[in-house]
Amino acid sequence: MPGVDDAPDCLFCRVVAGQVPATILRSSDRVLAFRDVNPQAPTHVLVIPREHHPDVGRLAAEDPDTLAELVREAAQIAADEQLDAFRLVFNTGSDAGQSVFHVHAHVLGGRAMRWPPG
Ligand code: DGP
Repeated sequence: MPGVDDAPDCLFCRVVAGQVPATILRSSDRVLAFRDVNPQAPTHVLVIPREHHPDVGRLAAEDPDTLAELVREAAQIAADEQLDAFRLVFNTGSDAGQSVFHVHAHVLGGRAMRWPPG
């Protein structure tokens, strides 16, 4: 399976390894959730698999059970943060705004959201 050794320069692999500090909210054998360093809403949490997969399509193909767990964790965070509504975003590819190529779900909430996103 892919792991930190396969992506030694990956920022989020370094968060998983404890080499980059993060405010961790939830942690399981497969998934980690921590607050985004540059929040775009009152609640802005990132949920990632511990293992390295570059984007959500690859995660779905390579480990669908972990993708399902990641989404369950996102919903649990929204409940823990007492959000009536939230947005779950997987930026996928540079043109879509992905800047860290270790798949992550953004859990955004606590303010009104507009559609379409910019
Ligand atoms: P994206 O642009 O979709 O790839 O989202 C990457 C997010 O990661 C962005 O919202 C900012 C966040 N981020 C970048 N570096 C760090 C960091 O070192 N710690 C934390 N907690 N978040 C980070």
